[in-house]
Amino acid sequence: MEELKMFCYQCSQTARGTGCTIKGVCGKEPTVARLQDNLIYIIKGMSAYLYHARELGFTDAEIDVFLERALYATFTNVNFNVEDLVNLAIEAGKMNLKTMILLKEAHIKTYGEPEPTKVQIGTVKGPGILVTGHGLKALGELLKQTEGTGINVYTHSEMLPAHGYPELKKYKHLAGNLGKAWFDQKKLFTEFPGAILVTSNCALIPKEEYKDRMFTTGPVSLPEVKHIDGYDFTSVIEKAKSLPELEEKPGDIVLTTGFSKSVILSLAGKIKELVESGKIRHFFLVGGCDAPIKKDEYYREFVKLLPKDTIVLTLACGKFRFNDLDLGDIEGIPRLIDLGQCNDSIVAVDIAVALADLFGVGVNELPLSIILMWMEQKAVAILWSLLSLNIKGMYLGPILPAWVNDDILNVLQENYDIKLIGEPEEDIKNILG
Ligand code: SF3
Repeated sequence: MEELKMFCYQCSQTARGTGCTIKGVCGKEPTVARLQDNLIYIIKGMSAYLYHARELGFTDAEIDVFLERALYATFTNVNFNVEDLVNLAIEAGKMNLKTMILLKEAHIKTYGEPEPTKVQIGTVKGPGILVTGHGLKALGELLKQTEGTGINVYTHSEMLPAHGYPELKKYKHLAGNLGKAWFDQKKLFTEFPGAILVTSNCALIPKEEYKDRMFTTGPVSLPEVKHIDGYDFTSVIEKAKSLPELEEKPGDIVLTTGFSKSVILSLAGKIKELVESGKIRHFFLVGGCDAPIKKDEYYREFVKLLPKDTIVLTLACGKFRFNDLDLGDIEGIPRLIDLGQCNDSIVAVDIAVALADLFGVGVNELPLSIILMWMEQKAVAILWSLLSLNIKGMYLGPILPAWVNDDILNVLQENYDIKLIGEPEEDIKNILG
């Protein structure tokens, strides 16, 4: 097969990563080009969230207008000013906050506000369909169409939080969760004997072993995999019926998901009391997009080493690094609180703002540290959303995004005190003193 060449989208003439100096071809300073790359990542992440909101009938013209302007700003020769592009990234972060609010509203108005829910790992006897991705609309429609058919529906990766939504969890055949973050697909899907439905990005090119029982929907499309336009999942259902039944094979852990803003705020009085009496020393938000690299083992180690008077809030697929750990509780407040998908970062923001109000301080003065896992487009959008709120002192890992050069790192460190993750024990010591 001919090697796939990625052309530089700054000029479309030079292959990226093959010695293009950018400056030599289009006259751009590398920092300008990198900030434009950064903006493209933010736009991609936002577009994915907007897509899922629009699927549920929720749109926002102001965000659409912004996307048009931001994408235009990534033209080769439209703006050469570094400061303008940093400001635009901050504005994009704000727009991504608005986008996540829109998507949360879409999810809650359609499926109800999530409630803490225990999710069984493993399979039950009978035909099954495994759903992966972020698309709750596709999952909801599939659950409707499979009701009463004897088919069980399982979630994978970013679909885990679906179990917390009342209008989704009401389906008894939403049977459990399988696997961990997106990159275990090839192994998990090979072993899973049923049909598979992919609803969003983070899909991998399938292996021969399962591509004939795999389906995509929405913007996702994979080679030699049947694509479904719209929400008629008859072919997925027929495929699941034609395949061998899954075995009764319960896993040995039960996960808990579905902590919404309302649930946490209903505990505000108790949390205040525990913080003031010194029983809760610190909150950590540990989460983000996971990546299959060794350095990501940091996050499990970090959470394991945290003292028992700390609380961990988490979200996105990075939580699968540690969400099987039993951290117990502090007088009834769970020490591990799963807030949902990556787009539910907005719930974490709302909770941080509410806690700041509760204690009469700014968010940066709270006993709260943010330990982010960076991997792809949505994570970049969320990083800039947090920066747009002027949140300081975040730890970022496992490595720096590729668009960050020394100049951009200086801006991030000087203005936002961004730190790179180091060794878990050392970082915890630095944070807790
Ligand atoms: Fe990210 Fe794919 Fe896991 Fe939504 S978007 S979390 S990696």
